Amino acid sequence: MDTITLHGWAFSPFVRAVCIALEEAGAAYTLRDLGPGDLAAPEFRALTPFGKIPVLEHGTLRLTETAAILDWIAARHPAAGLMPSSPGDRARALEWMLQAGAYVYPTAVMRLFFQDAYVRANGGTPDAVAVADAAQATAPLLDAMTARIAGPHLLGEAFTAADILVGTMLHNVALTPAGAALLAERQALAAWFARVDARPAFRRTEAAIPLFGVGG
Ligand SMILES: N[C@@H](CCC(=O)N[C@@H](CS)C(=O)NCC(=O)O)C(=O)O
Repeated sequence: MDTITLHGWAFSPFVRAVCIALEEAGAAYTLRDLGPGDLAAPEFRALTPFGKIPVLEHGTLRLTETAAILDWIAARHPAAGLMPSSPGDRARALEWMLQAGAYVYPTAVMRLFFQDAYVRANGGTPDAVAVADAAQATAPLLDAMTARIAGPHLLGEAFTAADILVGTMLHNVALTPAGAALLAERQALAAWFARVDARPAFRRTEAAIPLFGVGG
């Protein structure tokens, strides 16, 4: 049987979401650890011209885009129940995942997490104005998510791939002082996050903030 190789760094919320889905499904995989400097290398660009992680390889199959990868894992391991079987709920799971990547990541991760946690971890001084701006822009995103939580998990009773990708994004938010405060003000979102973040697959895949440096 072909093994699964995942290219990326473990802290990335996208890469970690794939690791969690594979762990939830009980699928073996190897993480080929990269750093930002590797993404411009011709060998990596041969895998994905867009130069983003994760990239998953399985035999002749090569996949990028986290939502597509999670959908593939769910289809290969139906017993794990990672994607709902009803067309409406499956589309809703994809909707959550695509919104997490398109709206939550650029603001809550690339702005808030970056300034308020990554810069600090890398020995820099967060720009207080940038942190405040990012927190202000993140708040309505958290409100939008809070309003749509449909049960103990995002879609209702069942834990799905949507919980995985939104959960890894919110993990980054929760690592920041400003993000942790925003989360604490939204009880339903905080309770949902605590529930998914406690799952063994989330615990097993938690990684330290990478020390890739700030600026150059
Ligand atoms: N749409 C992609 C986004 C992946 C993405 O943005 N990955 C980040 C890491 S968290 C990345 O590759 N960053 C490196 C860069 O942009 O140079 C997905 O869903 O997989």
